[in-house]
Amino acid sequence: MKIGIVCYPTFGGSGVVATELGKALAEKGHQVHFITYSQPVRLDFFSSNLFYHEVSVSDYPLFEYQPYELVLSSKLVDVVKYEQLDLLHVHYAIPHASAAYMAKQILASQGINIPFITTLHGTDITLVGKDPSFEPVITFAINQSDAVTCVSESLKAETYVNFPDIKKEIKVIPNFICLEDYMHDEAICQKKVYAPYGERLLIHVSNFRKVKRVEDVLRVFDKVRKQIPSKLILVGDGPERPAIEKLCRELDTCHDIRSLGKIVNPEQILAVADLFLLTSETESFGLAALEAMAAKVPVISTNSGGIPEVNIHGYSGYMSNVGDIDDMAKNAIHILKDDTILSEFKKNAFEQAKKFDISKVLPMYEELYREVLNRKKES
Ligand code: GMT
Repeated sequence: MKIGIVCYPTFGGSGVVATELGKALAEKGHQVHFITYSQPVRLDFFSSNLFYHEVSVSDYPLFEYQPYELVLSSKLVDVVKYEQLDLLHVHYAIPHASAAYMAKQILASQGINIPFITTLHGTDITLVGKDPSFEPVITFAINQSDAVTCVSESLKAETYVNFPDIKKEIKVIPNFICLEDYMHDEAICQKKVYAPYGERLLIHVSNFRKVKRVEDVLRVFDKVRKQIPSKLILVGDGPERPAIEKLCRELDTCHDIRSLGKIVNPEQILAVADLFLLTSETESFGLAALEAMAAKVPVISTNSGGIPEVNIHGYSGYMSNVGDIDDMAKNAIHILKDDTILSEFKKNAFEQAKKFDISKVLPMYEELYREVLNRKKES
């Protein structure tokens, strides 16, 4: 198949999932065309089946806001026509689903039928999308999609609640990891660099947005380190970073915390971690937690959104109510205080991650693509 993928090319989970999906499809022999405004950060391997088409927005001074959606639609028309794509798969509804709809209509007027699949990732539905200024367009674009998927049962339920006029059937296809990427024989990163005296190593990876409640990560860590010698690694960057640095100083924890900024392949640092902290207000799935589990790192998380579909309470880690720092710290200490308990949780985390290996999830997308193409043939 010739597949066009539209996504945000950044470090966010939706871009990572879209890029890894495209890479895996290309490896299986499909031709995959990424159509984005810059090279996706994880698009790091060379394959004759992978193509990249840049969407460039002109900065004409009349426009206070650049019309990205229109140039994306035009680019989609161009790529579909000249690369003779079979279908488009757009990740994150805003504005990708409506841009795909527009491209589909333009192409229809030229006698070309291009189906498009929309994958909902979370904040496009739970935060940004339900804003009344987006709602009618999102509802329309989702209803007009040839197929719609989302990454968890929880997100599916939330979509129908937030968008009562969505009539389209939504299929849940969970996020995934490529377990092979986590099978390192030799550690690339040495644990003693960050935990020189055998301290426990806790880690948090996110885009440092408010929804992640990174301040809770710091407060949980502060409680843990008072009981167990430990260090904390922060990976990622975002708007909450200054507030986090300030809190770090207030709690006097800076000497036990190392911020590494944005990292393309977090599996290398995850490989030396003992515990992952995910304190989010909401997560449609929590890909970062799954990546940790694939690296044999148990997860202390909140129980919101789709996280319970990923992290199993008392098995791969523990879950607490949002903001319950005491409970999260208590659970973290329980896992970290004893080598035997820790290694049991590490083993379980890895077993749980195996359920989400790409080998299990890729066929679900391929089957959906075939279904959509068969419908196209019949129409
Ligand atoms: O977490 C973010 O803010 C980034 C966002 C994105 O669009 O990349 O992540 C969402 O999609 C991920 C991939 O499907 C999910 O694993 C995250 O849980 C989801 N984030 C939220 O729901 C807050």
